[in-house]
Amino acid sequence: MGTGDLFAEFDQGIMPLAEGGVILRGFALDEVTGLFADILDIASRSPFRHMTTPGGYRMSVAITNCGDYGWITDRRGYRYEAIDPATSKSWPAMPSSFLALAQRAADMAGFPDFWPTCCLVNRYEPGAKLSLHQDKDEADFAAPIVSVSLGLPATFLFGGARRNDKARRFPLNSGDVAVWGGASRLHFHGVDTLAGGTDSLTGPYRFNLTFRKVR
Ligand code: MD3
Ligand code: FE
Repeated sequence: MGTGDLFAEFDQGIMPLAEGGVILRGFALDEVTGLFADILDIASRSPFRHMTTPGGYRMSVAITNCGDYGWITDRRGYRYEAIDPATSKSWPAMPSSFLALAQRAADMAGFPDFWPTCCLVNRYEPGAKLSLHQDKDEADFAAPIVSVSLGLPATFLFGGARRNDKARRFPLNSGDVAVWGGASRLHFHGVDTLAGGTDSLTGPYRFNLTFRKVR
């Protein structure tokens, strides 16, 4: 057995990160093509856009949503809304493929009966980043957040319960799925500046789906 084999288990396996947080390496690899087609379909109805933070900054990450609620930000704050402010219509329905994948990942991580009511879709281009933050706009912190990475690789920053806790760095590759529940649900986290590159499926982008039980 060569070292390639010794490390192979880390390419596809469960990697515990913190209490209640796991990365499922390659969990969605068989599905990335279909997931990307679903993202394009969602974006044809609720386009990606760069939103403004309450502090007046333009987010370098472009976003859209599907499901009953969508996460938005503007000068008035961060919140979930049932209507897309760009179209004045409901967000596109959550594709059944999205829901099934999120539930399968949550089950695997010990969170049965996960019923997300929002899927936030983030789109990163080279140079885009997501600063350290907490996801705390949801009503129910007992439910986990499930995240799915597609396209270009990124470095995930995973901190602690306090903003100043030192963040650890983890690579996230296309097809990786992470589940965040329990103690890690309110930990600070972010994504380092995306490097350039071309992915065979998504071209110059990284996409991330986050499934949330909003209310
Ligand atoms: C850890 N997205 O949309 S996903 C976000 O890759 C967000 O686009 C990142 O953070 C991305 O809010 C990271 C991984 C993730 C998501 C939620 C978490 C990690 C988390 C909630 C608590 C702790
Ligand atoms: Fe987040």
